[in-house]
Amino acid sequence: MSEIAGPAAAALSSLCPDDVIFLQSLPKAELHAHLNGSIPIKTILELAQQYSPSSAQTTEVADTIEKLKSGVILTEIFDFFSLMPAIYALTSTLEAVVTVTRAVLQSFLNPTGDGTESPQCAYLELRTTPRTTTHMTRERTYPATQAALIVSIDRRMSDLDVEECISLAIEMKNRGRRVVGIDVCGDPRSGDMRSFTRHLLRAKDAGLGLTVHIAESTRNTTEDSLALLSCRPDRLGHATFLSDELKALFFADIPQPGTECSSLSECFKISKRYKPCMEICLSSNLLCKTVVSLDAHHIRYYLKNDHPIVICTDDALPFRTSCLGEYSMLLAQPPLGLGLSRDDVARIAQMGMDAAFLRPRD
Ligand code: 6MZ
Repeated sequence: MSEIAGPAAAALSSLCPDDVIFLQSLPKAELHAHLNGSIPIKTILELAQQYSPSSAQTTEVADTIEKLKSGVILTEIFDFFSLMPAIYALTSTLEAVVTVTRAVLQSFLNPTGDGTESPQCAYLELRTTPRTTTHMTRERTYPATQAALIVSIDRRMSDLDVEECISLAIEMKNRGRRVVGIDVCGDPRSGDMRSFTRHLLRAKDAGLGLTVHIAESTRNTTEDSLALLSCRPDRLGHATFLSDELKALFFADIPQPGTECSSLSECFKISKRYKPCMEICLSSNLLCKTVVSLDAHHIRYYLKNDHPIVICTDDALPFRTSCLGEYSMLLAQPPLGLGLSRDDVARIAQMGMDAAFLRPRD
């Protein structure tokens, strides 16, 4: 497994060996991991070495590689997206996509490559945005109970591209390929989510799970969140800035703050039983500076309200984390972690397993 650093590493190194063994033995589901953000550093360095310096992107690639090697420092979340063009440049051929897919699957499911180290997680839903062609889920090495694909729709996509990607995902699912869901991701400042909803609903009708990055930055408007919530996604990514009003409106037993949201409620015919699982990415939020400290993290709100959550890595390459690292932040004592009990951590791991799209849909 790649070395981890930053808040996850600090939490992990504060644990006693017994706690680490406990965390390693917990069956965990990794449900929010982006393929191109999860490439092991060794693999991306190999691809960079083979990269032909014929393109105008050469300097950008070299700069990004340097940042990845020394540790990415972001001033704000939007800086994260400027890392992607260089990574995409290195993974633009079918051969490179196959290489990184193998490497990412191995890093999560067979870290040493020979089965001597236990997998990071018991079940992995890897997500990626189709680019020009689809070359995914070629891997037959990992059984269906262990790995599946989520097709990511980027917020910048045109209506036609969204339509095409959703059709492709439905078609692949119908052909028996391991496509289990649709995600909406990308720079939170881009796209009009109202135009995405009819496509997302079509995917749901076809039996695909739906997860969306929502309210990930202060730039996401209430209209943006409402458009996405109107599709009633099964899971929500980040949801860092979801307003109290929307939480009260949409989620079951979270007390209403007494605002005039009942008309909106009627408008969207929200059932009080709606409890989408929250995909929580602690290192990602801290390093993107959307959350100032673990103490201020919205995970506390969802734990207090007994709302389902799943602990995920998001982009292990720039955030230099792992499943074990993220779980360490639950168990470690404050300020390095949340100081939860083993029982609570085991319960959270089970909630994650229960939120997988693999389950027969209800
Ligand atoms: C929103 C994110 C993200 O799809 O090319 N992505 N979108 N918020 C995040 N939080 C930091 N992290 C990654 O993987 C890379 C793509 O995933 C999305 C971005 O659109 C990024 O370009 P794939 O495999």
